[in-house]
Order: sequence, then structure tokens, then C-alpha cells
Amino acid sequence: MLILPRRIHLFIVHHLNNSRSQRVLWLLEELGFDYSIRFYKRNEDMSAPAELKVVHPLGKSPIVEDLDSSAGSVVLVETGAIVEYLVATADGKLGVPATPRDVVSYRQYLHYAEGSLMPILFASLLASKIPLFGRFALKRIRPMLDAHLSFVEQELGSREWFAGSDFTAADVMMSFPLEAAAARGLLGSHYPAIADWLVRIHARPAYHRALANGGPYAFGPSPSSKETNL
Ligand SMILES: N[C@@H](CCC(=O)N[C@@H](CS)C(=O)NCC(=O)O)C(=O)O
Repeated sequence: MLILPRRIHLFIVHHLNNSRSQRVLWLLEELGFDYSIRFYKRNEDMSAPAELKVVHPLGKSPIVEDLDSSAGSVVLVETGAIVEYLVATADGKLGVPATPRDVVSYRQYLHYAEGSLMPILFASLLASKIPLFGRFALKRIRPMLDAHLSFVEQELGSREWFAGSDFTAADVMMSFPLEAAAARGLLGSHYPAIADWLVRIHARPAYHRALANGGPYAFGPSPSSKETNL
């Protein structure tokens, strides 16, 4: 019988400091993939440096290159899509759960993190930086953000992880918005289930390996700055 060698994937993560790409490093560690990192430092105004635009026209992070994919070499953007790609490459590890009900939650949180929670967090960050109009805008934005955080709190109060009793890639997706909310002092003591979930993700060995590889991360277990951009 002819045994074909498994495809070897050569992942390069284009990693911007204090950014969503920390999630990708973490997932690669959880999945046990080898990868290399190209480091980029935010400009003074927190934007990404121009070099990222050489890799992809959007110039945002994360960007992942897979130099040996079955589709030929690919450049991937958008964290959710990257996460799905990596999970599929790992034969579904940490991906779609077995129970139909958990499948629904898994899919929901894979999209909710960037589709709903990040935009409202970003809006609140922007509004907090605009002197006068920002205060009025925040009056509208803050209740919307609180509604999201209350919803997430209720969800995490009913089960251990976002997609049921097992840790999945949906938890990885949800890490950045909830870490950013915690680092900005938006959680206070109102969201104990979220706080507990943060402690549990921060205790994972793969999370620590990703931190060691990715360099300082202002939103991690000991948030170092409330002034960092999203
Ligand atoms: N929805 C995109 C957002 C990408 C994004 O905005 N990344 C931020 C880092 S957290 C960035 O590159 N900011 C720098 C800039 O916009 O110049 C994703 O999840 O990949």
C-alpha cells in the first residue's frame, strides 16, 4: 500500500504587538503546529507599520502565510477565517463539537467575537478619545456594550466553555475582546463568570507558550496598559 506523507504546513504569522494575532499564536500552540513569527511594532498612533501592507494590501494583523497548503501557498487574513483554516488543517481538533446544541454555540461565537463584540468595543474606545461629542456617543454606546457583556456573562454562567463542556477554538476567538474589555476596566466586578473564564484561559500551558513566543502582550493575565489600541 502506498502511504503518502502528510502535508507539511509552513506557517508564518505576521504578528503585530498587542493585537489580535496573539490569538493565532495561541491557537497554533493549542493545535501543536510549528510556525515562525515575523514581528511588527505599532506606530506611535497605534496603527500598523507600512511593512504589513507588503504582505497583504489591508496591512492589518493577523496575517498568516501557509507556504505549503493544498491550495498552493496562501496568505490568510481575518482572524475567524484563519482560525477555521487552522482547525481544518488540524483535522478538526478544537473545532466543531459533537453535540448539535454545542455546534450552534461554536459557530455563533466564532462569528460573534469579530462580528458584534469587537465593533462595539472599538466604538467605545473611539468615543472615549473624542473630547465632547465622545461623551454623548458613549451614553448610547455604553448600554449597548453592557448588554453584550451581560449576555456573554449569562452564557458563561451556564457552561464551562463557549461551546459546551470542552474548550474549543470559539474560546480562542472570544479571548481578544474579553481580554481587551478587562484591560480597559470595563468588566469591574459585574461579570464574575467572564472573570473566571479569563483566569482559566490564562492558566492554559499553550497560552503561556504563545505569550513567551509573541513578546509583551498588554491584554494578557496582568494587563499592562489601558491606553493600548484595539
Ligand atoms: N476583523 C479583523 C481585524 C483586523 C485588525 O483590525 N487588526 C488590528 C490589530 S488588533 C490592526 O491591524 N490594527 C492596526 C491598523 O489598523 O493599522 C481580524 O479579526 O483579523
